[in-house]
Amino acid sequence: MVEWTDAERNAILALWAKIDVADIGPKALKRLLIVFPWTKRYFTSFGNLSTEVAINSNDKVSAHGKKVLSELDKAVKNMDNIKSVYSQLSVFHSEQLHVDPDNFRLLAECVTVEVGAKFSSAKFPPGFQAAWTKFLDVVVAALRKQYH
Ligand code: HEG
Repeated sequence: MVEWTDAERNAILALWAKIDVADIGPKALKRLLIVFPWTKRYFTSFGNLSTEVAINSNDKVSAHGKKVLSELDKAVKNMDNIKSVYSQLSVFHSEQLHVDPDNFRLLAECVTVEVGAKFSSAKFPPGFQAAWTKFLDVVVAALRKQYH
């Protein structure tokens, strides 16, 4: 069971309050598809993802990026219960989508890069990054949990 200090909880809540999911979500998913191009294989129904320009102007990618990041709201609101919050979503990614679970970590990395790029270091100091990274690690572990 994950333990959170008050400072970690406060940092995660403060950051989440400032994150615009409609901005960071699309940017993070686009970054994933460009930096780690093998992740494109799961999104064949999204149309043209052949170039960076195509990815950046793909409305389905933007909509999905927003949907994925919005999903983190449940974890922020249930910080002591993240594994059960994502139990069904983990089964879905494993059994229906067959997403390689290593990709969860790669997406988490892209989200953190976009958060860092958006906020000045005053709003994203190392202590906040530490809490945020721990939070995303717990989300990633929860999404991996139903894989076997
Ligand atoms: Mg996943 C669908 C959340 C990582 C590929 N993803 C979804 C859905 C949610 C979600 C909420 C919609 C589920 C539904 O329709 O019931 N995804 C989610 C989170 C994270 C994640 C929270 C990690 C933080 N997803 C992820 C990664 C990949 C992926 C890394 C592939 C590289 N997701 C994926 C695909 C779909 C979803 C292919 C179906 C998209 C569609 O057909 O609309």
